Formats: sequence, structure tokens, C-alpha cells
Amino acid sequence: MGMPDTFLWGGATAAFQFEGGWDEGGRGPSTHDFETDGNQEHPRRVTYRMPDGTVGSARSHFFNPESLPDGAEPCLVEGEYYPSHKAVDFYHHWREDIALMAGMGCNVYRFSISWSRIFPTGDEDEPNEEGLAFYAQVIDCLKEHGMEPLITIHHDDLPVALAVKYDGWSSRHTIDCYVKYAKTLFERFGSSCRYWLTFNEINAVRGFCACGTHKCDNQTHYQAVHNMFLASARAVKLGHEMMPKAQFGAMYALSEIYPATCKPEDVFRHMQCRRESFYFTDTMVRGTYPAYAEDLLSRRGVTLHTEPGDAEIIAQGTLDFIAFSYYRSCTVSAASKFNVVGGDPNPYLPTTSWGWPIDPTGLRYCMNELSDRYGKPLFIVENGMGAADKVRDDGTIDDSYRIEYLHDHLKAMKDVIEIDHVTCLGYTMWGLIDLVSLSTGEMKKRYGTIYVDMDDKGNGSLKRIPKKSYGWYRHVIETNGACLDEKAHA
Ligand code: BGP
Repeated sequence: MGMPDTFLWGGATAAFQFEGGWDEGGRGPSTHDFETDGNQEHPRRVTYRMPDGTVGSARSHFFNPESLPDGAEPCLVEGEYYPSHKAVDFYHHWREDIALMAGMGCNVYRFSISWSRIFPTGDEDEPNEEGLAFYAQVIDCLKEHGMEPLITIHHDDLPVALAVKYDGWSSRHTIDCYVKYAKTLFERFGSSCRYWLTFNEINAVRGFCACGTHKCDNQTHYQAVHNMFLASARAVKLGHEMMPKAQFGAMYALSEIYPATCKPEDVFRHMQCRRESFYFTDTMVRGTYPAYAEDLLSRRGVTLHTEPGDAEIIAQGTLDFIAFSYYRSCTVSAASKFNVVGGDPNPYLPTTSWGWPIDPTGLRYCMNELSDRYGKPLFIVENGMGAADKVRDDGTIDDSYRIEYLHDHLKAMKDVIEIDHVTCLGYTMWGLIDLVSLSTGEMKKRYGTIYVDMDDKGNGSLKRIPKKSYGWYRHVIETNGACLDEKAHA
């Protein structure tokens, strides 16, 4: 058994990190538009104004966000830089960017739709036609290049009005707004788009983007997650009715965690931590909360409030495939403080310059684990290496380290498909074209095979320059992965 002929190869982006045009074409502001830049030392912050006019900011880092104080309203503060406003300006470069992706031979492009471009406050009855027209031309262009759109309906960026007025996903009203938004996308794009993701990294969305201005404690968080489960399930059910050929996934952040030692307490804690992630996949793939949910929630002091009919909704909107991001792995001991993609370092693994452990074997482990557990097709929708690439004097960019990272991960994926006989629909590398980092807000942390001339404060020509990895990835696609059996640089 080789790689399937139908395998989808491509790249992935998110609107608030890639698109820009934040106040153009009738778009409303989204939660990320109030998030400053940052770096490894200085975390990104959401800026706000208090009723007495004073301004402040709260840490927005998604592993460990701070709540906004009572009465705070997100606002823009002079002198701050907000990377999502321009991002790398796909809004004005989409034709060129799609042509570059097609030049690599990509046959899929995963992108997210900016909710507030379609419903500027989330609450309108009618969508913003200009916003729909923007994505319609993007989708047409993809089709002209023989590329399949893979649409993320919601990649973290809520219309800010929903965050402020209803505390985001804390409120069931946001579910109705989401379903109306999803229905609009299905009506307009359903005939040309087959693959859909209801949420991005649903197990990692926290803080302002999940709970709006509400205090983001465990109770609010898990209640918000329940509302996201309902929203996803309603969208999947509706999507299947409206588009019988469509396939739905939701996307999970997977950071394979190993027990730090074989000490029984460490191994037991590891099992409990794995359930933090499986809580999401178990519920959304099997259509019912797992038996361990009660223990998991009670250890966090959470009492889940549900309404009659919720269980049926979750049961009726299960997923067709499992999409996930995989960048790194971590370890867990009985003493660890664990957070979704955190955990402790692994002494056996090298790390990237941003301290993310590099572990291709962990990818093979995760994929087998997911396939064994659910028996559903998988889709790797994010993977890649953030690095500070440099343009050399002759204008070229040698990112051999990225080629090595990608080679080793893609080889692991190929082994999973060919040796372990796991079904995998495709692979969309994160970025493909450099974009703004989610966690740090930097441009310096680059993922693409195509360089974008822009610095951390948005200065630069925005010129796109293919890196060494561009030609390498093209060769991988051209040979449908066969060249991965050779060494990375051969
Ligand atoms: C995932 C997100 C992406 C992306 C990626 C890389 O968590 O879905 O939006 O940014 O991680 O992370 P970062 O940009 O922080 O390096």
C-alpha cells in the first residue's frame, strides 16, 4: 500500500494571522484586533478602556490568559501595534498567493473565514455581501488552480461585539449566531467546498476569545466549551442536510504527552492529562460525553449546566474525520502543571529556537492512537517549524532546518499510512506563506516555504520570496511523497 492518489497536499492559514484588511469591505472588528504584538519575553496583551476612561491591558497568551477586569471594554491604544490589522495582507495579495501555492502543486488550501467579515457584529440578520464576495473570488481562484478549499468556520476570532455583549461562548446566544453564520457559508459556498472544520484547536481556545470579557475561570471555560460542542454539532447536522457530500471535522491541538517516568503515579497522571484532550474528541466524535467527564469536571470545581435536548444535539452532529495540529510533544509527571500543549520538556528531544520540542515519532504515535480509538479518517491540518529565517545577500533564503523538520514529520506520516494502515486524507503545512505568530504576535517566527518581507511592527514591502523549502515541498507533492524515502537533503 502506497500513498493514496487522492491525498491532499497543501498549506493552512488563519484569517487574523494572514488576511489583514481589518476595516475594509464592511468587516467588523474581531477579538484578535485588540491584541498587541509581543515576543518571547513580553506576552501579547488585549488592550481595554475602563468606564472612567483609563486604559489597561491583560495578558492574552492562550496557554495562560488573564481575565479583563469588570467593566473593561476592548479598545485600541495609540502607540500599540496590532498585527491582525494588516497581517500579511492576503486581502490584497490573494491572487498572487494562491498562484504561488499552486506553483508548488498544492491541491488543497486550508483557510479560515473571518466571521466579522460576514456578520460584522455577529448579530445582524443579513450577511455582509462584500465579505461573501471576497471569499467567493478566493474559492473560484482556488478551483481554477485545481485546489480544494478546506474551510475553518471559526479560528479563534469572534466578532468583538459578541465577546463584549454576550461574553462570547459563555452565552448560548453565540451558538445561534454561529449557526446562522455557518448556514450562510453553506448556502453560498456549499456547492464548491467539500471539507469543513467547525472549530480550530477547540481544546485550546481560552480567555478573551472564548469567554469574552467574562472572568475566564474553569467554570466559565467548560461551560463555553459545552456551547461550542452544541454549535459544532448543530452546524454539522445542518451541513450534512444541506450538502450531502460534505465532510466535517473539528480541529484539535495535539501535543503527545509521555509519562516523564515509569513511576506509577506519573503514568496515572499522564492518563488523566490525555483525557484533557480526549474530552473534546470523545465528545465530538462519539456524540456523547465520556464517562470520565464527571471526574474531570469535578476536580476542576465545574458544574456543567445543560438544557433538555443538548445530549441529542451532540449525538446528531458527530464528525466525519479528525483534524489536528501537531507541532511538538511534552512529558507529564505527577508533579506537573499541565496545560493543553504545555507539559514539561523531554530531555531526549531537540527544540526549535522557540523552545518547542521536535518529535516526529510523537506524530506517528498520535496518529495511531487516534485511529485506534475512533476508527475515523485523520487530516493533519497544521504542522511546521517556526524559525527566524534570514534573507542572504544574494536574496535567497536557506531554510534547510525546516526541510529537515518537515521531511522527518512527513516521513513519519507516510509510515503511518503505508506501514500502520491508518487512513489520512491530507496534510496542510502551517503557514506555507509566512504569517503572524499566534502565541507571540511576531513575524520573526516564520513557518512558510514563502518568505514575506515584513518585520514585527509591520514594516516591509510585503514581497513574497520562495525559500529553499519551496522547491523541496514541490518535489514532495510531485512525487506524492515517494521522495521522502530518501534523505532530507538528497
Ligand atoms: C496553532 C494555531 C495557529 C498557529 C500555530 C502556530 O495553535 O492554530 O493559529 O499560529 O499554532 O503557533 P504560533 O503561531 O504561536 O507559533
